[in-house]
Amino acid sequence: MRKFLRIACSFSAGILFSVCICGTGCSASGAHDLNGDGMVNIADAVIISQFLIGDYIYSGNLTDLDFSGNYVIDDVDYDMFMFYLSGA
Ligand SMILES: [Ca+2]
Repeated sequence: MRKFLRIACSFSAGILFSVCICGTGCSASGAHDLNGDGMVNIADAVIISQFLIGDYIYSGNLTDLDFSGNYVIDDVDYDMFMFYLSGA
């Protein structure tokens, strides 16, 4: 159930952020563009979310997912990424 809620939250939050903050998409910002499509948006957040629940093997540098810089990839990194997407 938690897995479903996380994915649902990612999509719903991402829709809000991508529409309200990014419009058609924010330009890429270094390591934050996790899927390499040139934009930082909900698609990148979904990668973190899926990685955390074990449904995604990230092929890039794992430090890209460590937003807190503590060498642990966890919910804090996901939250920090969502905060970054919000533009707050
Ligand atoms: Ca991207």
